[in-house]
Amino acid sequence: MNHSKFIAKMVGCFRDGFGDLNSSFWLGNEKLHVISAQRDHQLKIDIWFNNTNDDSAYLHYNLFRISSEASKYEITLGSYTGSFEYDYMDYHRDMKFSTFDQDNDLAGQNCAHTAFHPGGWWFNACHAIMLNGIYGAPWDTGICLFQRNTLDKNCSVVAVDMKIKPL
Ligand SMILES: [Ca+2]
Repeated sequence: MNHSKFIAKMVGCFRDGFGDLNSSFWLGNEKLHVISAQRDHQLKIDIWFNNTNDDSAYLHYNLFRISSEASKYEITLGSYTGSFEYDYMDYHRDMKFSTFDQDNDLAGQNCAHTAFHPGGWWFNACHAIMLNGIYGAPWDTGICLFQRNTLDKNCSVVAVDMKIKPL
């Protein structure tokens, strides 16, 4: 797995997609927009860890939609069910997609700055879950889950995958 592929990608790369299906892959925000605009889709995020008793977990949303490029690929999510009591994507609901060359987040700085959280994401100010970080890296540059109420961090993610399916 080579998550460095996600680092310092400009907004156009995340728009058009990159990588390959066997390692690191981003379908592309434009395709996500077109697909999710045609009919309603659900989202499932699978996560694998290396230091917990339960070595995998999932988050499921009964609606997933990505807006157009003009509205910065804003994410819409339905209700959450999943392995965690804490809904990690809740903090990212209705956020626009930011990259290091396009700051669309709610923070004073650019959350997707290459020296900070170096990958594109639906940042708020900045995140509770960030799946496009550097594999094996610590906070802040890693692939981490961050419970914003308890400040509990888990950066032991070894693999993730985000899948959508028509409802
Ligand atoms: Ca900002």
